[in-house]
Amino acid sequence: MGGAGGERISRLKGRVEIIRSDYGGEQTLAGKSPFVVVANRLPVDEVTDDTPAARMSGGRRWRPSPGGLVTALHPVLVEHKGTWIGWSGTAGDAPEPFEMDGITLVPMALSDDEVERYYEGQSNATIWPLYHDAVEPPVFRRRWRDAYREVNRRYAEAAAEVAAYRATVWVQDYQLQLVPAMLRELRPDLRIGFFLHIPFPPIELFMQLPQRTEVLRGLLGADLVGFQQRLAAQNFLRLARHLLGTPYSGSTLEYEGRKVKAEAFPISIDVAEMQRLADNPLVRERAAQIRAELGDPKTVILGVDRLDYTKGIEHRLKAFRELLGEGRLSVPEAVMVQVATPSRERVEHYQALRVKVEREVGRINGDFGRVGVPAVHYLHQSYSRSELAALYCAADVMMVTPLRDGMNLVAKEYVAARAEHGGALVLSEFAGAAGELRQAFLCNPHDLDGVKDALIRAVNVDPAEARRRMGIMQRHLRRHDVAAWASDFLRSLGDLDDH
Ligand code: GDG
Repeated sequence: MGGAGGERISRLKGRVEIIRSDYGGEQTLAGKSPFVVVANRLPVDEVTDDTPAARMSGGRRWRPSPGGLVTALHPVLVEHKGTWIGWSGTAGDAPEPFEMDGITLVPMALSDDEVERYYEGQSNATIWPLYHDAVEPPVFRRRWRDAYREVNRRYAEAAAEVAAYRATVWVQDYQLQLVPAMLRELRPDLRIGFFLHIPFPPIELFMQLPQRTEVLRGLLGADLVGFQQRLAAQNFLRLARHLLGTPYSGSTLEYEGRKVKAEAFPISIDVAEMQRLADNPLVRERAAQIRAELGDPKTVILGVDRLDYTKGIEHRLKAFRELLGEGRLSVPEAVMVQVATPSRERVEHYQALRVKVEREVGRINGDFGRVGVPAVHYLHQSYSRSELAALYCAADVMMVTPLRDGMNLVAKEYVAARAEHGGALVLSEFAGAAGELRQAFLCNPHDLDGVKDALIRAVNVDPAEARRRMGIMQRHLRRHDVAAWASDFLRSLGDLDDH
């Protein structure tokens, strides 16, 4: 990485900057960074620490928040003295840059107003629903758009500030689509990659966006724009031709005298980590305990999602209710556990969804539960990785039924956790993961009868057949883990010959 800029980078390394850390001490950080990740969030959470020692050092402490992205990028970041730019998750002033686990973290400040307009508004009430097939109507507000532009500009400026000459900058996701072009304008020497974690919509939908040309030009500032699926990359190439008349051939288009590549890089998980967790005797023990606490049912059906209207939680509950009503499933032989992790709770769509899901859970339990034996165990909480792994190990059937999903890592985590134990995955055709996990019980979540049939087939699958299917999917995941995803993307970005 950094390519021909290596000479310049080593010269820059001689220039040492002093940056005050949040611990109140002083750290020396070597010059500028040859590899920079720009994402809405930093890969850390702030922990409230009110001890005297913490108060003396400014009181801000951090805990890594391990996610797939940071796991995949950590080795690359450490090797290349990388920097990660992102929001700390708390509105107000940003702490000074600091180091954690060999990575420099540069916190961005977002005011309360910006959290509301840029993050909850433009990102999560306009772009998120629009890019997910408008399964909820996107809301368009001019003042949200302005805040989005302003925040994107600040992220771009921060990246321009920390990146070494000819560095590689990798911008992540839908909150920062204007950053590539803004950054290129500030720093034409950089190699810029962008990866979109969510779907990219077909032209007809994208055209609703009042900011459509600006967003498209924003993305075209990158050298490589990565998507979860080939279809999304094609939507993007077609859109550029439609809106700007930009010709393309294969996966490359010509834009303002540069080449821009649009390709698919299906993201994955840290498969080895999930397998290690699932093999851990304590996790196994916890899985057995969960089954016992559920009353040792014949079939445990599991859903794990952020409480989001794209995830098809209501559709899955309804399918379960109808199957109980028809006697094709019954309590206590079958129970469902639905983890719905709290998410974006200040956004209106999400508040409405919570009401609908909880009403449905109440209805099912009212109709089919017994004293001490609910039909659905609904958990609006967050869990540790090991508790999630225990739930995956405890579940005979996993239901992943999004109406639209860029990839869906939960589906991949379930497969990775099942080892030789079989189990069945019911998976929506509209999750990116369906492109790879072909041995799942695929269904169209809009077709309720189809979902019910897929669930019944999964519940009744012959154990040997279940193990066969799971084995094929596991082998696929072992070859395509998140490290492979990151290196494929960075190799493709590094291979660009016009740089
Ligand atoms: C976006 C795209 C794409 C969930 N609850 C808990 C918890 N989780 C973890 C899961 C999984 C992750 O969160 C969720 O990932 P998904 O892929 O399922 O969905 P999104 O959050 O919508 O992610 C998606 C992804 O980006 C990556 O590109 O696949 O399509 O929408 O890892 O395990 N983790 C913990 N406690 C919980 O309660 N620790």
